Amino acid sequence: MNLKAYLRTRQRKIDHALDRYLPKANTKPATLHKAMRYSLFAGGKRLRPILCLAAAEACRGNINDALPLACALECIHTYSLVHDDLPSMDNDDFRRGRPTCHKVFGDGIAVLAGDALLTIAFEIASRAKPTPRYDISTLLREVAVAAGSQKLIAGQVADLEAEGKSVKREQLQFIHENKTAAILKTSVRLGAMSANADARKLSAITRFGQGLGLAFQIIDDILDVTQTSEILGKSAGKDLTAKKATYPAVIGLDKSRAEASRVTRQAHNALSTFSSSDAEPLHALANYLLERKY
Ligand code: GRG
Repeated sequence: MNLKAYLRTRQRKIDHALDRYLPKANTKPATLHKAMRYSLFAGGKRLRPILCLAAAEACRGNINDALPLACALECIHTYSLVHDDLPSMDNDDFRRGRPTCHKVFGDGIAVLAGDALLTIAFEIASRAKPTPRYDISTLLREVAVAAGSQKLIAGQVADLEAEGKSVKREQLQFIHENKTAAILKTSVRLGAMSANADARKLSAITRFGQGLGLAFQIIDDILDVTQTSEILGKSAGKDLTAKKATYPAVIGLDKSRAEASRVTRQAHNALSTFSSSDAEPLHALANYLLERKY
């Protein structure tokens, strides 16, 4: 398949839907809506929504049914980036190749833009069509748990608390599984649920998401030490300066590369219950992520 064209088409579809779901930039309070749109339309890869649609495809669903869930995930992801960049958290000046939300709109508006992106995610997700196996409260709970205090936020807390300390590999895995992999895993699960996937398919998709999510963060850790800020669109080498818990810091670069390949292989293997044509986009996306590892 032509992955480049596939990504471009999907990104356009998602951007178009997000534009429809978000209040216009001049809607009151205009500063807030401008800030939300500034961060949401800053050129993110749309990986989570693309994975959500690809999982729906793998389960032979209609991708339009997965679209509200896919867009909700992108809003949650963007909120987490806006808050993570704040001076009281990671204190970053650049994100997605441009100044961070708080650099442009100030800390107060950036906090509120993050809050509003998180909240609107649930409004958007509530537009999803329930299926015989998954009612709307099941879908909303899936979103809430992944973004909540025992997953995404738990990972962020553990990440903050690990700064400057020497961490064990299990603790590092906890951070990565919650801070990064939980939302990626939920992205593919929600896609499958929107397609009314049976238990066997949902479990396969979940294992795929788990492997892919972990691989994604290990690769992100590697890129932070091997790439320039220009290529990354954010400040490179920050993990090292901030004494962050990362795979290269804990097990070294070579072992990190081997681990990224190993968990990506696990992700591919999890898809064996699907026909190769149904799962082709998911396989291609997993390969694309691994190829970003230099
Ligand atoms: C504030 C609750 C809270 C959580 C923040 C997102 C996050 C948790 C921290 C940001 C830093 C970081 C290393 C996050 C891990 C996930 C990650 C690699 C995000 C970047 O995702 P991409 O590469 O970004 O998909 P784009 O910009 O393409 O969407």
